[in-house]
Amino acid sequence: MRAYSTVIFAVAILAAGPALAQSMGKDMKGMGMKAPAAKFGKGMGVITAIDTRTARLTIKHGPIPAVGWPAMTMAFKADPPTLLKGLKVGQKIGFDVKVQGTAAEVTAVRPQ
Ligand SMILES: [Cu+2]
Repeated sequence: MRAYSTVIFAVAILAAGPALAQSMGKDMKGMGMKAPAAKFGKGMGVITAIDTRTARLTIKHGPIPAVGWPAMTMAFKADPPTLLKGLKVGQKIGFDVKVQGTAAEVTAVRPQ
């Protein structure tokens, strides 16, 4: 009789396991959506477009391991927008980037 109830107990734990893991996974995802951690990195690249109206610049940049990026061409928001002052398409720059979720901002520009 005792052995039998031990088996039932073990089966109950096994059955509850996946549900428990699933609810923990949901909580983790919820946390990620609320406040994704910001990542910071430094990149090198060439400016391919500047839009002062929307405060955006497009950079063909090399890999930035600190934020997990391969080389690519992409648009960034300039924060502050005054970073764009004096920059030109075709210019080579070093830059600081802040990545939060899917948003990427250039926070500093260093003409090379
Ligand atoms: Cu990129």
